[in-house]
Amino acid sequence: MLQAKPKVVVMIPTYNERENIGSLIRDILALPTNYDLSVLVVDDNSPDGTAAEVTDAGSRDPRVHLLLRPEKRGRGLAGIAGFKKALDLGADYAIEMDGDGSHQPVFIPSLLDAARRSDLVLGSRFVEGGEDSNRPPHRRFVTFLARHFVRRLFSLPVRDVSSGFRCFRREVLEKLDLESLISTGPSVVLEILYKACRLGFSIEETPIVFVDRKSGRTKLTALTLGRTLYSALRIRRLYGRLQPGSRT
Ligand SMILES: Nc1nc2c(ncn2[C@@H]2O[C@H](COP(=O)(O)OP(=O)(O)OP(=O)(O)O)[C@@H](O)[C@H]2O)c(=O)[nH]1
Ligand SMILES: [Mg+2]
Repeated sequence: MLQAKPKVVVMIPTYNERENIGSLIRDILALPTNYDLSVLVVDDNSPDGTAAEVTDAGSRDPRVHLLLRPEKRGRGLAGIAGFKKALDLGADYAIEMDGDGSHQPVFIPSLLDAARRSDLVLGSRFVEGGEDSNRPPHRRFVTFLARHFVRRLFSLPVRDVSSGFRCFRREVLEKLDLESLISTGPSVVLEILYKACRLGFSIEETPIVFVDRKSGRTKLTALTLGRTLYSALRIRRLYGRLQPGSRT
């Protein structure tokens, strides 16, 4: 009997990504893989009509799902809702990525390859072969500061601590206790990584080339940055300092 292909749900939180999302969905679904691939867009009712673009793509391809939320509630809550939905959809693996073109689908096969041996795979700019290309110097500086601050504060055994392009085995999402996460904004990326580490899951980094957003505007304002920093401190206090490789 033919064995069913493992199910992969690619989860993309979006806010005002109408100009980027259509081509991104097309490129993901065109990937040659041995997986049963689908896309889940989690949109916070973007005023630019991102959801209509996704609905349109879904009318042509049943592998496209939309989770439409009534209002803008932040990257963190969107991601948490998206992971829950991915589990409901029966994902064996869930990949999260940004919807602005910075994360390129061409790296999805290598994330999935690595996920055969590791529980959580990070698409990393800072391992050999990875790149943080063509972004403005101030944006790279923010990443640099975040990276060094977070690595020091959390003693995390990975290089690209703020990567939001990554692949989870189902078991990781099930054990994270998504309901209990405290992040509403971008700090969710760090909180999940830290919690997965504390739970003792194996983590691997695989190189990606990160490019600047294709079009549209960033949602990472100075206010969001300040809040993210504050959340990082709260997360650190809540979970305690990581003993590398420890199980709780
Ligand atoms: N659903 C939802 N998605 C969001 C929200 N805020 C940001 N996003 C999405 O999260 C992803 C990352 O946000 P970005 O604005 O690209 O933030 P960034 O990647 O840190 O910054 P730049 O790439 O420099 O713009 C994108 O796909 C956004 O559309 C939100 O409140 N709700
Ligand atoms: Mg971005």
